[in-house]
Amino acid sequence: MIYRPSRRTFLRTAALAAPALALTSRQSQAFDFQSDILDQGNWLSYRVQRLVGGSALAPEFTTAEMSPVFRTNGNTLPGSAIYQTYAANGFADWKLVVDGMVERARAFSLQELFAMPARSQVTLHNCVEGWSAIGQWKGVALGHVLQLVTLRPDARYIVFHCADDFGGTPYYESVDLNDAFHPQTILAYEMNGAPLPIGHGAPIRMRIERQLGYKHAKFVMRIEVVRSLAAVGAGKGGFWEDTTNYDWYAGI
Ligand SMILES: Nc1nc2c(c(=O)[nH]1)N[C@H]1C(S)=C(S)[C@@H](COP(=O)(O)O)O[C@H]1N2
Ligand SMILES: [Mo]
Repeated sequence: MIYRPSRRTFLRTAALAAPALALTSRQSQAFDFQSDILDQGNWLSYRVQRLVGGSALAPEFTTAEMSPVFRTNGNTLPGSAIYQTYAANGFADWKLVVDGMVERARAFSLQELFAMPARSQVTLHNCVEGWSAIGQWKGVALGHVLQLVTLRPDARYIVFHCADDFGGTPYYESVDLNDAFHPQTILAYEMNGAPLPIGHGAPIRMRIERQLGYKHAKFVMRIEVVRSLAAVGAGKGGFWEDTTNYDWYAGI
């Protein structure tokens, strides 16, 4: 039995909890930096999740519960020459750039990421287009990598820049620091016990288990730490957020 809180359940919870949102101005100020990019409904669900959900973990499953088929979605092969060159020799020359509002920008090879503490989790992936699947993911916590570069005090969001594009615009996504340092937020390099296939985002794809599928950026090339999302794409924090009406805070 899969427990899957629906968006409607979530919004109902949000409505019931609304009086609790009349917080002290000091508490609400802590959230103000988000209000420029979230519409009212998305803002409410974000605040309720942060208040009542805290750092709760997404449900995890046993390997016996894994879906026999885990389909791919969105782009399955970046078209850029540089990506194809990396892929051709097993990503041996690929490096993950981590820069922006950090004390020491770094670039990490796959071997360096493999050598870091790893986490494995069997979780339910929910795509907004109406399908879901349970898969196993292994990788290093994003929080671990961010600690290695040390965030500057005014860092607020983590942006993922990807190798693939839609009509020439590279895919990108972003999360706040709460999701970035969540224990189940990992840079995954293995899926279902095997190296991450290209279709699923090799060499590295995000798993951000409390968010909908489109937040889980595949083919991540660069992680940028920013103070504001205003200068990222059209300012709403992600490719689908900027080009369609997808919510930036896709909490489930
Ligand atoms: N770079 C990149 N990341 C992406 C996408 C994409 O097209 N490009 N699609 C998103 C969507 S909508 C979903 S549901 C998942 C699909 O992941 P999968 O192909 O491993 O099933 O990746 C997400 N991450
Ligand atoms: Mo999706």
